[in-house]
Amino acid sequence: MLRLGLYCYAALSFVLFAAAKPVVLNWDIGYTSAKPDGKNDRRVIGINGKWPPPVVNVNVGDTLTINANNRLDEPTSLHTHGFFQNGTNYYDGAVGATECGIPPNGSYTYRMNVTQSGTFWIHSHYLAQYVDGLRTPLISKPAVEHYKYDEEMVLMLEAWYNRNSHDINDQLLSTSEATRLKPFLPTMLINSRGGSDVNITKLSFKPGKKYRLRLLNVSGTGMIRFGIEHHMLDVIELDGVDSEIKSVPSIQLSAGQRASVLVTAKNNTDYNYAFHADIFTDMQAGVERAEIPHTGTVEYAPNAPMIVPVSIGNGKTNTTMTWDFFDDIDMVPIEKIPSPGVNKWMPLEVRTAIYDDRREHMAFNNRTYWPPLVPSLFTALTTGYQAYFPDVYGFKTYPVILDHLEDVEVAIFNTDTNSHPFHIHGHNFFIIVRGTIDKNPKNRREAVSFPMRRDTITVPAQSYAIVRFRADNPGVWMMHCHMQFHNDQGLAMTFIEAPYQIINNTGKLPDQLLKNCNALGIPTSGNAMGRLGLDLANDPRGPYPLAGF
Ligand SMILES: *[C@@H]1O[C@H](CO)[C@@H](O)[C@H](O)[C@H]1NC(C)=O
Ligand SMILES: *[C@@H]1O[C@H](CO)[C@@H](O)[C@H](O)[C@H]1NC(C)=O
Ligand SMILES: *[C@@H]1O[C@H](CO)[C@@H](O)[C@H](O)[C@H]1NC(C)=O
Ligand SMILES: *[C@@H]1O[C@H](CO)[C@@H](O)[C@H](O)[C@H]1NC(C)=O
Ligand SMILES: *[C@@H]1O[C@H](CO)[C@@H](O)[C@H](O)[C@H]1NC(C)=O
Ligand SMILES: *[C@@H]1O[C@H](CO)[C@@H](O)[C@H](O)[C@H]1NC(C)=O
Ligand SMILES: *[C@@H]1O[C@H](CO)[C@@H](O)[C@H](O)[C@H]1NC(C)=O
Ligand SMILES: *[C@@H]1O[C@H](CO)[C@@H](O)[C@H](O)[C@H]1NC(C)=O
Ligand SMILES: *[C@@H]1O[C@H](CO)[C@@H](O)[C@H](O)[C@H]1NC(C)=O
Ligand SMILES: [Cu+2]
Repeated sequence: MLRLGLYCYAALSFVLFAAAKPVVLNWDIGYTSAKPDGKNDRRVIGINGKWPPPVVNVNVGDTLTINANNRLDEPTSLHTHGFFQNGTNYYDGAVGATECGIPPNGSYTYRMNVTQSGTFWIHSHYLAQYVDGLRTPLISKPAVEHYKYDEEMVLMLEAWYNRNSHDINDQLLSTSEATRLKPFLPTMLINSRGGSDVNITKLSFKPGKKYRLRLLNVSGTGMIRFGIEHHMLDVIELDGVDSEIKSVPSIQLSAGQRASVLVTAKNNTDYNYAFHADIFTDMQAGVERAEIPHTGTVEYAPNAPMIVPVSIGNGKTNTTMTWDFFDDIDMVPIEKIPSPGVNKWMPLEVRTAIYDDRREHMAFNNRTYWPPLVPSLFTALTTGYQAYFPDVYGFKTYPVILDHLEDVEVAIFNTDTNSHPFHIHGHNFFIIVRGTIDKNPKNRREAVSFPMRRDTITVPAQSYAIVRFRADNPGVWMMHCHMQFHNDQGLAMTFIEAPYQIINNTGKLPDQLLKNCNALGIPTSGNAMGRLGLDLANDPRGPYPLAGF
C-alpha cells in the first residue's frame, strides 16, 4: 500500500528555544505536470520543477524571505494568507491592490518578520491561479505551545478540478446558461493526492498518543467537512488564533479557513477507523449536488478490522459524525483582545445575479469588483490629499476609506442560496453575530468582551454575519470571497486604511515592485487610470444588475 505524504513532526510538547533564524526560499515558479486525481495528467504550477510546492515551516521571530522567480507565461504573486504584513503592505501579494504581479521572467523577493503563530498558507493571488496548484501550507510555531501533544500532521484538503483555472472562470462567466451550469465534478485531494489514492490515505495513530491535526481548506470553491469515526476533535486553533478547547465530532472548513484539532488516540489497537474529508457540493451553483464521500483510514494496526459507517436501513447510517454546522462564534480565544466598538457601520449585501452583460456576477452591493489598472497602494501613496476620495481608486475597486484606528463593523447579508467564506487581508475579523436573514433579530446582541477572531468567516446561505476590526494597520487591504472564482465574478472590495498614515507605515517601496510594473506596462502613480486628479475617463464601471433579478 502506498503511504501518502503526510507531513509529521516530532513532539513539541515542551518549551522550544528555537533561535530566530533567517528562512530563505528560492522559488522558481513554473509549469510541471502531475496526476493529482490519480487518473489524469495535467499541467500544474509547481516550484523548482516539483509539485506540490513544499510545506513551509517557520518559528515566531524568524525572518521569512521568498525569492520568487516567475517562469510562467502569465503574471503571478505570492500571498501569505493570514499574515498581517504590518508595515510591509507591498509584500501582501494581492495583485491589483498591492502589486502589479510578477511578470513572466521577472522576480520579486517577499520578506517578512514572522510575528504570528499557527496554521497559514501561501498562495498565488493572481486571478484564480492558486487553483492550478500554486498553494502550500505555512506552519508557524510559537516559542511555547498552549497545548501538549505528541505529534502533528498537516492535512491540506481541497476540491480539485481536472481543468485549468482560466477554463473554469470562462465557464462561470459564460453568457450561456447551459455552459455555466455544466457540473464540475471535483475530486477531493488530501495533501495533493486524490482519486482512488484518497481511500488509502492513512493516518498512523499509536495507542494513547495525542495528535495535533492541522487542517487547511485550500479549495477554489466548495466547503469541506472532516471527522474521524469514534474520535472527538478538540478544536484549539482557527486561522492562527489559539482558542480554548471546543470538542466536536466533525468540523467544516470553507475555502481559506484553517483549524487545528487535538485527537486522543484509543488505548488499544483493536480497530482502525474511517475518517471523512468530504466535499460539500451544495454551496456551488452548477456543481453536482450529490455529496461525494471520500474516506481515509486512521490506522492503529495494519490488519485490524475497520470501523466504517454502514447503512442501517431507513436511509440511516451508523456513524458518529453529526455534520452539524460548526459555529465558531462561541469559541474563546486564548489571547484576550477586547472587541472593537463601532465607529463606522457598513452593510454589504451579497447577491448573485445576471447582469446586463448577460453574465452571472457576484457582488457586494451590486458593485462587481475588477482590479484597477494602477494598484490601489500606488494610488494611495501618490495622490496626496486626493487619496481620501474613493473615486481616485476606480469604481470597480470598491474602495472604502477608513480613518486610522477607527472601529469598523461590517454586516454581510448573504442573499444567495450558496454559502460564501469572506477573507480579510491585514486583519482578523472579530466574530460578533451570525444568523439567518428570514428571522428578524429582536435584539441587537452586544458583542462578548473578547470575541473569537479569524481571517476567513463563513456566511451561510440566506444568512448574515456581523464582524468587526480596528483600522490599526495602515495600508490597502482586500476583502473578498475565498471561493476564488467568486472573487473573479466580482465578490471583492478594497479597504484603503488610513491613507495619511500609509506613507510612514510602508516606508520605501522595494525597487523590484516598481520594476515589475514597468515590465508589465502598468503605471505606478496617479489615480486608477494612472492619471492626475479625477481624470478617470474610461475607468470601467458596469455591468449592472438586470432589472427584475
Ligand atoms: C523568458 O525567458 C525565456 C528564456 O530566456 C524566453 O524564451 C522567453 O521568451 C522569455 N519570456 C518573456 C515573456 O520575456
Ligand atoms: C523586521 O524586524 C526588524 C527588527 O525589528 C526591522 O528592522 C525590519 O525592518 C523588519 N523587516 C520587515 C520586513 O518588516
Ligand atoms: C472510498 O471508499 C468508499 C467505500 O468503499 C467509497 O464509497 C468511495 O467512493 C471511495 N472513494 C474514492 C475517492 O474512491
Ligand atoms: C473547502 O471550502 C469550500 C468552499 O468554502 C467547500 O465547498 C469545500 O467542501 C471545503 N472542503 C473541505 C475539505 O472542507
Ligand atoms: C486511556 O487510558 C487512560 C488510563 O487508563 C485513560 O485515562 C484514558 O481516558 C484512556 N483514553 C481513551 C481514549 O480511552
Ligand atoms: C454502530 O457501530 C458501532 C461501532 O462499530 C457498533 O458497536 C454498533 O452496534 C452499531 N450500531 C448499529 C445500530 O449497527
Ligand atoms: C441590487 O440590485 C437588485 C436588483 O436590481 C436590487 O433589488 C437590490 O436592492 C440592489 N441592492 C443594493 C444593495 O443596491
Ligand atoms: C500594526 O502595528 C501597530 C504598531 O506597532 C500596532 O499598533 C497595530 O496593532 C498593528 N496592527 C496589526 C493588525 O497587527
Ligand atoms: C510621518 O513621518 C514624518 C517624519 O517622521 C512625521 O513628520 C509625520 O508627522 C508622520 N506622519 C504621520 C501621519 O504620522
Ligand atoms: Cu463565494
